[in-house]
Amino acid sequence: VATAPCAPRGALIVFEGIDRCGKSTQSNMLVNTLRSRRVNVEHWRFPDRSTKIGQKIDDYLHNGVQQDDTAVHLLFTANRFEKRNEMLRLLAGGTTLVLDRYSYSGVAYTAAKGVPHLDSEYCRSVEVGLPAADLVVFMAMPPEQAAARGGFGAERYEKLDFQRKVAQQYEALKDSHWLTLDATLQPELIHQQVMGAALPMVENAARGAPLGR
Ligand code: T5A
Ligand code: NA
Repeated sequence: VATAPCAPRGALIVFEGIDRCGKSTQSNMLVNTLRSRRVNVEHWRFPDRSTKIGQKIDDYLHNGVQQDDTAVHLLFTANRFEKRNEMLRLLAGGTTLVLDRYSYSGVAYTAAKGVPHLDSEYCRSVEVGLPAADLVVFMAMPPEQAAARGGFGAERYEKLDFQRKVAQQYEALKDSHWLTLDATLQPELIHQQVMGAALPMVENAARGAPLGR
């Protein structure tokens, strides 16, 4: 069934993957290239550590502060909802948003903990109401290789066993909006593939393709 076109808008493009897979590197490259082509674009990351909720998340990720798993999960989700209106406003105004992590991280990381009531279905349910990504760039990488990259191990979830479970959870989340890339390739090669998928999304959104939920 064809959906009637809406007003022109920005695209919502999300980078996902296990820790250290290269999301920041690739999302920066995408934003720079889109800007050089005069696309109106903003670069965000989740968690957004600049808010009060984000500071609580940051304390937790740095290992110091113990928190109940459900409470932490809901902080990550609340951190997205506190940015929801601004996201919708920017998208509606024609700004493309490139996000370094989003709801998909929320589901994959919490479900990987194996806490019985925090399964993937529950985790998805609390994300309802947030806009869905036009494109999820999933940067696939063996956890062993990610762990060998500089800086791995600094934060709470950066443990090899846990990262393997996160990778399994991501597999179960993939749908037709996902582009899976080999994150072990050279950055420039990955970037070309990202551009090949991102540009059509920016064009579709500018033509008024409806934003998903
Ligand atoms: N989390 C997050 C939740 O549990 N629930 C949620 O709802 C959300 C949103 C923080 C943590 O929070 C969890 C997930 C995380 O554990 P974060 O701040 O995004 O999330 O932390 P990381 O994902 O760990 O981010 P990093 O900055 O560590 O990794 P990136 O951004 O994936 O990787 P990047 O680009 O910084 O690169 C890492 C290293 O690899 C090199 C880089 O130079 C760098 O040294 N590199 C490459 N090397 C070789 N080839 C390439 N192609 C390379 N690309 C990058
Ligand atoms: Na990052």
